[in-house]
Amino acid sequence: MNTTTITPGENGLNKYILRHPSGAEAQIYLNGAHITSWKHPDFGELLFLSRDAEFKSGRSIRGGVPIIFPQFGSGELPAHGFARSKEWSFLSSETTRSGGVKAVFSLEDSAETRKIWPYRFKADLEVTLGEALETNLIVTNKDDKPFSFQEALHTYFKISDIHKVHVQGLKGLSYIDKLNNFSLTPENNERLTFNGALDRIYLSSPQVVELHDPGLRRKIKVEKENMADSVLWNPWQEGNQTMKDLHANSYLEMICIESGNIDPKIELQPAITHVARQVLKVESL
Ligand code: TA6
Repeated sequence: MNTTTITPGENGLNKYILRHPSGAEAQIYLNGAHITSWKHPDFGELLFLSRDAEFKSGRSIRGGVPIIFPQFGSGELPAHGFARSKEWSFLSSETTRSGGVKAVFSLEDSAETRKIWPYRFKADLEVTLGEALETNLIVTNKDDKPFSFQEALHTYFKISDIHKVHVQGLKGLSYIDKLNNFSLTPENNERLTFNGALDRIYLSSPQVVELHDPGLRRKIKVEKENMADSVLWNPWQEGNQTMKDLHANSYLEMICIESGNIDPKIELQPAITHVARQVLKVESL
């Protein structure tokens, strides 16, 4: 079974095509170990990828699933850390016992990363494709001292129309509202609908958050393990206009639901490994 093939992608960047006998397919660029496409045989493409995305080595790709590590958002490191703009190596591919197809990618520290983040580490991304899309982000402390980090799978979902979708599962939580002075705000809505820019970090969110898209007659379940938080983001028109790699009015056809560990950070002792797991499932609405 042809599960993994290497092929030049956009601008000649190396990408892996992961194929499952069901007809499901995922595409992963070595640049950032960046999943840019997840096609389901019944529901089609589930991830949003900007038509103006820059496919340049050392730059993050707009859309898909950017890997955020070791920092979320702005701070001492480049925004969202460096993992999403580094060249990862392809380690292996296999068929799993449950019949999925899996590819593993890896990033280790380098003189360049140690200059800005003085720790030895190994990060693996395991991508398993079957009926669902499972991504495990596995971080090992290879240093002789502890370090702490943030991480997220910054997933861009393709939607019919931002005005027609809703997210559910976050009622009763508090979120950090990055558009309102990072104020801690209670979430009182079970059905979250959207009519403007949002940039929210929901702390200690439930294991499952759902995206309902009546326009595409589908529901996506975002399941996470060992990832405490969920981020919801849409730049809306004003933010869209500031991003040259986000095609005009693309905000209408995307929403980011991001699983991660943002606050608190993950503290990792030497030789210890942390496994963060996300499973994306799609069903008919
Ligand atoms: O996850 C939401 C967010 O932190 C927003 O604040 C916005 O900056 C978005 O990520 C995209 O960030 P990027 O660096 O990819 O443009």
